[in-house]
Amino acid sequence: MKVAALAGGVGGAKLAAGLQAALPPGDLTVIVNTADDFDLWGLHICPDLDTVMYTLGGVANPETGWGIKNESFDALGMLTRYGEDTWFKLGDRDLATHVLRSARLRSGELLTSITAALSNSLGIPSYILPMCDEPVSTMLDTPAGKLNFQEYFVRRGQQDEVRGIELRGVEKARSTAAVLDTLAGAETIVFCPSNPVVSIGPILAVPGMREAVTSSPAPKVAVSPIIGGRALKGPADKMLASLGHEVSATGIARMYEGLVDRMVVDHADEDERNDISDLGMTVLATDAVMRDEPDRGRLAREVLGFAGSLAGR
Ligand code: FO1
Repeated sequence: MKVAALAGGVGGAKLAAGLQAALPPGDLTVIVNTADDFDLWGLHICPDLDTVMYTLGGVANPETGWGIKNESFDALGMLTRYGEDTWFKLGDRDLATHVLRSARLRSGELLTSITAALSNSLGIPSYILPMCDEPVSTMLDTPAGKLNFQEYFVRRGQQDEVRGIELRGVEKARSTAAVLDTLAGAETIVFCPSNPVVSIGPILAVPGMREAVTSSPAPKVAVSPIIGGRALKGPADKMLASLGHEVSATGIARMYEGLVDRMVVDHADEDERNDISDLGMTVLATDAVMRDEPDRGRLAREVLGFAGSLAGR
């Protein structure tokens, strides 16, 4: 049963790991946001791709959800001694990923092919695809000026009010053949519980992506990242509010109207069932919080069952 999942940061990676556990090897392809990528010390860093890759590879740091477990930070310590501002915590093992990816990008290889090679080396039984091969940067309009995503998220600790979003470079990006083939062949498309504006939004903004999703006859299921009016992790709730969206499961459903036909919400949002149904979506209310690995697998199986993808298995 071929499943395509759209994902951004930590929440998206967790559900992707559950889907991987629930499906036969090779049946899951995760299409990942790359608009929060940035360059540091000559290295090209792809936080969302790496978060998904480390999580599916079983090497992610369980405390943070990003980075590698049992990591050391000696290189970062040395950079600090050299007087560098080490606000972005790059671990020693994690650095190897960025060094290799950057070298291969400089030699002309595409991010899609580099990501496939890295995931393969980690023994990952799923496919991980960047949303596109061209650079796209999420730039946020804030009272402190225009900030790139990592400046906003990590350096300034998500304190600034987000008044607008620019996806710099997206008009020059193209949906890759790998992404288009995946969506065309998918028997289920899952929108992971990632931030709809800065994680799923950039993926859908890549020219050709929306059309590829809407033209697929597969069931399309979104899992709400908002539970009881709050984001479980990250600034999605604050960001949605300051951008004028309703901070609720219904608000998420409205953002995906015309794209998905099924919504998974938490029991806490059960009373929104009718509002979401009015948007033409079928609703599954369940425990949508992923506290541990069994939770990820359970939620993934419920999502697949809801989409009809577990029929006969
Ligand atoms: N997030 C942080 O909050 N602080 C960090 O220092 C940090 C370092 C980091 C290094 C590598 C990596 O792949 C991810 C890292 N993240 C860090 C997470 C990342 O910035 C965010 O999770 C995503 O961009 C949000 O989707």
